[in-house]
Amino acid sequence: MKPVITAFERSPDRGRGLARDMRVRWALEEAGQPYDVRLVSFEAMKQSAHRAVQPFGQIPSYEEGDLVLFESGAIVLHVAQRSADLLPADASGRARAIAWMFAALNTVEPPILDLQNAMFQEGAKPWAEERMPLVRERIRDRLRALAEYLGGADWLDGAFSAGDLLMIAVLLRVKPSGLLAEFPSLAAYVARGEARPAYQRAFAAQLAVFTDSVAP
Ligand code: GTB
Repeated sequence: MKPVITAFERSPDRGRGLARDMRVRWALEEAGQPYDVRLVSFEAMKQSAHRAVQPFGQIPSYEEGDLVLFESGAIVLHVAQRSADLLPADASGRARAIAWMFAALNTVEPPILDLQNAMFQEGAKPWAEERMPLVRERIRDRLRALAEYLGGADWLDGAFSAGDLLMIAVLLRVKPSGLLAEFPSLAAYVARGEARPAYQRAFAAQLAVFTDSVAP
């Protein structure tokens, strides 16, 4: 059965692939799993019909027959569990790849989200300027450790996995801040992810939503 995911009808990032439907699209493309997209407006997202599939009134969600899922990480894990291209077959390798998925979402993404909040929600607060170096330094700490672990490898643990997919999706969010460029090996790691045909297809699909919505 073809799954249906939800995405912004009009993404605030103007199709730059930063919204979290992108990581789900990318996983589906890597898995060779065709999917449909239901676009939702900000207003519809907060209505009970959408909250029935995403309790927090957000995107993305995932529906496949009787299965309804939310949380991009859980959705990527679900897709990855059925794809040898996203999770290794051996139990230990699989567990390690899943650990990297959690590391991306629980260890690396939080300080990056904090920077987005500091810039967009708290930028006008009197303490904002003083806090910013602390926020940026916490991201550097994570990037430094990640770069050290990655070393000269292409991917985090052998072949490309859902762990790399989520890590790269998270790192892409820090690219505009200039912090990623301070770590050339991580910038190259992200570029390798972006160069994957599955990433390119997912990016083009989400960009088309935005370009179609602004076409005259
Ligand atoms: N933990 C959830 C998950 O991983 O699925 C978080 C989902 C989430 O934050 N969804 C956001 C959302 O629906 C979209 S992705 N926000 C609307 C709301 O909460 O009302 C976050 C996002 C939004 C915009 C940009 N951007 O413009 O660059 C980037 C990322």
